[in-house]
Amino acid sequence: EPRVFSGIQPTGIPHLGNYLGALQSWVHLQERYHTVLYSIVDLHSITVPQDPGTLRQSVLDMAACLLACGISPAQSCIFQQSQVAEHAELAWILSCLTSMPRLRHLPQWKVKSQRQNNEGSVGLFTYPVLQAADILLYRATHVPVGDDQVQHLELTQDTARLFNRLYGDFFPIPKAIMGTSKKIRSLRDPSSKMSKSDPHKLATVRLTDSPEEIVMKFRKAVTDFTSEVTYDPEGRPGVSNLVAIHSAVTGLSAEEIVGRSRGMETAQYKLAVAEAVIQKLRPIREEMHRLQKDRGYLQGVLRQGAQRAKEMAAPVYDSVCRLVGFR
Ligand code: AQP
Repeated sequence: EPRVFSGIQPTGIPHLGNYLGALQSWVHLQERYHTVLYSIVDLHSITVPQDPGTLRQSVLDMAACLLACGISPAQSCIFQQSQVAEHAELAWILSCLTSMPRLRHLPQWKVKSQRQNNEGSVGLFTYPVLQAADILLYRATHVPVGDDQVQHLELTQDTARLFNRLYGDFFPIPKAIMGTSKKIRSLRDPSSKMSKSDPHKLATVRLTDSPEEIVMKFRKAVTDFTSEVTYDPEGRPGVSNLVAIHSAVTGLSAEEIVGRSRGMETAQYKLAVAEAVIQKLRPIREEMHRLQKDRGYLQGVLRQGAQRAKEMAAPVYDSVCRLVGFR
């Protein structure tokens, strides 16, 4: 039976990259698959320091956001990772199957440990192992991920293969489902991806940004000295990122967009992209504001989600314990 699993960290309000790379396809997948789990992965979020009060609020904000994007608790299991203890338990077992060199070259470790003067935590280093546990705990077959997560999913696949070889064929090898858009880049630095935790305020367009904030961020987006609109991600990453965003929110191809923008200066084009983004995000933002006021409802959704997730996770973890020799 096919099962979909994916996760998102409660590290702040999600941004356009999260939406276009992941959340948008999450909504479609719940129509196509019977069993779909979406986890708010708070265990992952503490791999870098988090303030407890902010974290508590961010979990509810993320729940509101998933619902506002169109994820339905009737079709999908929405839950908080730390409420299902088996995630951490399975991660331990899998970490004993994973070598240190295998983890050292993964992108998240490199980027985030650098931000901490190369003194990242052990948890940050083993983050991809916990991710493997998240997926395998439900014996998931399909994992929707953004472009930036492909190498982490490959680790999950390798770990599942190794487990199966050592202990018998148990885990399905999960397949990636890629989002509708490529990696969305920071508006301030097109060489890095758009990220919730980017310290630069203008780098990231959040799903709750007001139209005025969105216009300002696009107006200040870093491009280059050519004023023409072209799509050339290698040579002109800044303006190509704008075209990619524009294409993802309108459904037009990059070629169509470049064709329609002929004769436009980049300054003018930035406003056109901002307008398209504002239109796309308006209903999500409105729904999000409505839901954020109803904490009781959000907590109820998470409580029920955790219960269902636990029911699925417990028998899988139990089988793993038998296979490993714990029982
Ligand atoms: N820039 C991006 N473009 C496309 N997809 C992206 N995703 C993240 N950034 C981009 C996808 O969003 C999903 C959830 O990501 P996450 O919250 O688990 O963690 P992340 O990948 O580390 O995202 P952020 O926004 O950069 O968060 P922080 O700053 O907390 O680390 C994933 O499927 C991811 O591919």
